[in-house]
Amino acid sequence: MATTFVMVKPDGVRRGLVGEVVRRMELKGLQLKAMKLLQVSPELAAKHYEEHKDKPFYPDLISFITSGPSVPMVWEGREAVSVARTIMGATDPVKAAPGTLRGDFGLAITENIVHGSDSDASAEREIALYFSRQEIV
Ligand code: IDP
Ligand code: MG
Repeated sequence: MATTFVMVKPDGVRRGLVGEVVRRMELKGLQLKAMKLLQVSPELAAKHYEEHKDKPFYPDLISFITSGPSVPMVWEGREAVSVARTIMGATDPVKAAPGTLRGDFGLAITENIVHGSDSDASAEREIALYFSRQEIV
């Protein structure tokens, strides 16, 4: 069974959208395997977003993702990586379809509520960054 990494970003936590994110994943049929509330450190943020380190938006992304608590989660289910990204919607909330999290609740591109792994390899890497084996049921 596939697993993916999803994280409610600090804007989503501040706006009270944790329950909405969890609700939509659960109703789709994905199974929750791990979840916690944590403050992402600058070191963890740098590892998480390593692939974007040369992008112009990188400094804003790091300061945003470390700006308050986030809720990292592990979800399991058939094609979990792509299913979670479909629930999230396009990176830019302006382009995200209605019915998706970013389409329904977002407008800013950096503060776009939720992160989701983009491949099975990313999911494995990101799950290992945020969770120990014992934290995953
Ligand atoms: P994703 O979150 O949909 O996978 P990525 O391209 O991996 O999108 O970008 C990571 C995060 O960086 C995005 O979720 C968003 O918060 C931020 N970001 C991406 N592109 C831009 C941009 O062009 N301007 C500002 N922030 C961006
Ligand atoms: Mg990405």
